Amino acid sequence: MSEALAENLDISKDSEMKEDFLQDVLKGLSAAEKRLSSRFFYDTYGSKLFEKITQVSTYYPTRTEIDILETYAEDMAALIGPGATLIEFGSGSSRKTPILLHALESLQAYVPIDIAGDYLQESASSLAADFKNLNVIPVHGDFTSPIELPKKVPLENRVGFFPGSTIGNFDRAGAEQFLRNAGQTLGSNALMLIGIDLQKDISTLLHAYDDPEGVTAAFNKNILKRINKELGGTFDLSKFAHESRYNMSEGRVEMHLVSTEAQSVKVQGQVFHFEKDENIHTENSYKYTLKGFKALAEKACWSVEKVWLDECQLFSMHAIRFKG
Ligand code: SAH
Ligand code: AVI
Repeated sequence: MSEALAENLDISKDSEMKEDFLQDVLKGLSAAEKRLSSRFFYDTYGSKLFEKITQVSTYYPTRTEIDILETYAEDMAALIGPGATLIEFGSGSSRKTPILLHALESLQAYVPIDIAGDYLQESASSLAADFKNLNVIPVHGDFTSPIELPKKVPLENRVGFFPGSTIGNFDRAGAEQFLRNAGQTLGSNALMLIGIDLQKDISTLLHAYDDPEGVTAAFNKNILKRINKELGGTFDLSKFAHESRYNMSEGRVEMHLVSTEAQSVKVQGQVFHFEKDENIHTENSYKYTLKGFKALAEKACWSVEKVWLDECQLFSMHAIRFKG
């Protein structure tokens, strides 16, 4: 990666993030109903596994959202107008971004934000090589708290891009807080394009989160692998089974890791006991109705300006504007 790109990545973030990981794990495994935060799926290996998930046949969101972007990119670019600075939350591979970049006129800068620092560097370098005249400013950060962007990011005409329905990984209060924080980062009257996965039949949803190739299972277990590698954990991955469940009252898919036998596991010297069939809740993926997302956006001071859908109405892209 070029020095210009690397200088935007704050290496001191790593120790702060490791401490956050440790505290989250100790607290989550001590709870009566054990849980871990899904943001810790994403080291480089987890990010690559996520990319593999996007290619399995049962995981419909990525290909459907790409289809919406390819069909309506000109329409979206017209709404955004020339001279924008595009700020992407949870950019990952930035695979969807070029579809928009090709349609946008006189872009000032592209700012991918992600928690997976090394993978962010790789993706930002690769995108910068493909768009030689584009000012790419990667920011390594955790968007569960407000993100302060480097001073070199233009203040005017900031436009948010939050594809993938990653907002669905927040519970409702977390999603509202994220939207408020994003509004502060982008500025008053800013526009954001946000991908939202929609409610649909339960079988389609459950298969999307439990693919026959077992990629989602490996992605889910990667959180235990990271605990072993980074926090000195002693999880035996073969003694936990991946499970996806649909929570009807919450309207969300849940991922769990179920202990296949009674066992004890250590993390940094602390012992955690698991009964047989006891589970760790690792992820929520909320599915919205158009009405439900509109209500959430409005609660967080955003208004819905436009919605684009695929033919089967599986997924949606919303253009929302910050009124705060
Ligand atoms: N935008 C891509 C990737 C989605 S996967 C797409 O639509 O395909 C979710 C991405 O969000 C991952 O790259 C992950 O590393 C990132 N992410 C998850 N939690 C995060 C957090 N709390 N802060 C910043 N990035 C996060
Ligand atoms: C990133 N996020 C929106 C994905 C989702 O669909 O909730 C993560 C994922 N989990 C399992 N498969 C994909």
